[in-house]
Amino acid sequence: MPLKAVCVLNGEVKGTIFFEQSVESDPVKVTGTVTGLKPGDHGFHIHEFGDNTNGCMSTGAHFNPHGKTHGAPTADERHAGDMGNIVAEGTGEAKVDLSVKQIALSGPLNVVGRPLVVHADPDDLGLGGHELSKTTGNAGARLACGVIGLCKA
Ligand SMILES: [Cu+2]
Ligand SMILES: [Zn+2]
Repeated sequence: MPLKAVCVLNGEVKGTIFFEQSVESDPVKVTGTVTGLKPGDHGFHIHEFGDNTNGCMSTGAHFNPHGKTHGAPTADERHAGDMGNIVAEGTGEAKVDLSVKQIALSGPLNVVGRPLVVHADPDDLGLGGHELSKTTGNAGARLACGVIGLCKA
């Protein structure tokens, strides 16, 4: 039985992102749309805490159950929540269609209840040489966030 989840992003930009996984060992399919973005790359991460008491600021750091440093989604050394960048077209719309490893919708790497965050700036994937490159990818302000919740499969 596949598991499905959804996250509604609310903030300076809007979006709805769906998560789907058929078995726990498979990558999670992450699909959807974000609108209202400045054209270009925007950091896209799963953070630690599904806590919006102080908006997106209270969602903590990147989801990092293995104690690694920040990196590209394709790198070995990365936070589990590192999903790289989404790319907004001239219209301000970014289509998301990813296959993400190291996260799950059940079990120890479960991200249900954790937050998704879209950033103002590009994630440098740990390679930018900035003091924040190895922790956040220097992706700048948190434009919008939302908590990932299970939905009807
Ligand atoms: Cu982030
Ligand atoms: Zn990270």
